[in-house]
Amino acid sequence: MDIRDQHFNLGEWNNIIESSLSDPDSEPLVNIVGDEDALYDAIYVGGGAGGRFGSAYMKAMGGRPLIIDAWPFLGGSCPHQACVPHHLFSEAAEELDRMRWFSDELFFPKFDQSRASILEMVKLFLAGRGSAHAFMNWQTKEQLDVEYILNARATIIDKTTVQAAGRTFKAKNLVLGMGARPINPEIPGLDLRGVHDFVSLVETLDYEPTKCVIIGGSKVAMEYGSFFQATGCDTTIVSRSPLMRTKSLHHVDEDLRQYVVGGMRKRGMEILEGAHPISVNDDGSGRVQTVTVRLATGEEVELDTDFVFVACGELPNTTQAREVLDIDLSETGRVIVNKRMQTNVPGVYAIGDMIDGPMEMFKARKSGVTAARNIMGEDLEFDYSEFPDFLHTTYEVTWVGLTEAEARDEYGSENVIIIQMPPYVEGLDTPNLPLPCAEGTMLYAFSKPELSGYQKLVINGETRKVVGAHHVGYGAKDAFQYLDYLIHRPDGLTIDELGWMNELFLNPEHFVQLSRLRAGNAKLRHL
Ligand code: KPC
Repeated sequence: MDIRDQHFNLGEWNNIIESSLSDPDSEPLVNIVGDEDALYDAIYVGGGAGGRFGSAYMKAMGGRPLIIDAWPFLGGSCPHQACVPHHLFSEAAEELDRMRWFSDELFFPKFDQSRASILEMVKLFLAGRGSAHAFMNWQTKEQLDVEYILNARATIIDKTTVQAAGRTFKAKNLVLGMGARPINPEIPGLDLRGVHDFVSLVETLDYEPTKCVIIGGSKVAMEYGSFFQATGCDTTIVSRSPLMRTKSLHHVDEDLRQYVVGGMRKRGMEILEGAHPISVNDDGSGRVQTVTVRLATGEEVELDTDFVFVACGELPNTTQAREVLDIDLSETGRVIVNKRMQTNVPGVYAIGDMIDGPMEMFKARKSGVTAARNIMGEDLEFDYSEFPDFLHTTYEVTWVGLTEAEARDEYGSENVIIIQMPPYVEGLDTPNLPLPCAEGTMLYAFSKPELSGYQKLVINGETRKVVGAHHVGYGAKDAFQYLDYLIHRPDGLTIDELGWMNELFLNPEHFVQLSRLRAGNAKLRHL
């Protein structure tokens, strides 16, 4: 369908996308100028976050990009199956957690677990996800003026030629952003009914799980597991590594880790670390019934379950990159790129979930933009080896920079100053301390203080520079994206500068006031 001269509103886009998704024979959605000998500056193969932001930036710089995507919408897996449902479910987990702790107290009703349903939340997501899709298509066409072909699989012919929707397109460069899919480990029984990952959870879940075994200890395991548990689905995580000590996470402070993982256990989750899943077993009718696990002790146990959730990471979609373009891959199966997002093949770039590093939005979008700016002649490097990170349990957990242990290694133990809340003082009854009472934890601080979170700031006592910040609570992600910038800029950020900032109310990251309490010391002291 040629949509170049049609200007759909959001409702119309929603209908087009829904009907395209439900009909495998639906037509491609073609939004191109249509000049015969078009030579694009780049074809973005994949219109996820990286493709959309990269092409928008290229267009803004005066270039001519084309996006081709197999889905009938832009934005990729984020609004369809990944980040958006994850955030929806995590927000539900936070609300459910609060309702459970305060059941029949204050103004809270008695908690009715029968109304907390994984399936209902999936349905809520499915009923709403089209609106994000519609907006992405509308904005990219009407506001960003980027050409695209959707609902059409791209076939890469060579490094300047791509076919889609029965036509051939030429470009000076290719940018590969075909995304990734969940990894299925080699464990027998993963084909049984009742086994899901974050994709199939939203696409095919058709019953209410009551008992869950999660295979894997990734962020996804912790985040979805916390949500399942909060709905009342008893959840066990089976992880080879200790939680938050998996290779994909960096700079996880041990005190923060203990607060987070301890909090998951406090809420009833079973967490089996050092454990290996052996097999997923059926009930005789093709549905999952148990999981056999070898515990860290060597003992084998059978865990009863009606729901297995696989959370073992993701692998990029590299078939065409390998087979057609001969692109080099890393040991982990990701496309190897330099800091300009260039692959080993001149004129071919890779971005987003195709490349190493965190599977997070900032990397996806900025890698797409980095490719665009280099293609347009800038000499720009994007180094994502240091980045702030976060995950959700029933809390929002946020961290940036060095852990306390890393700082002690780097600067010498005697030069590291810690400011934390609750303070670590031998014998102090901190479970009764109504601090930290940052944003979102006031009710906890006044009723159940031990649930009110954890905060730690790590400082180089010699230079007075902040080298790490670690936060468990709510609402600190915004603060941390700025803290990340400030502590990593060449000037860094001193305790004195932090303590002189203008805090708003209690300030979610809470470090402003705490820094001010210590900044007057010529020789810094712990707090
Ligand atoms: C609704 C929303 O912002 C999440 S989906 C983002 C996809 S994109 O804007 O292409 O990064």
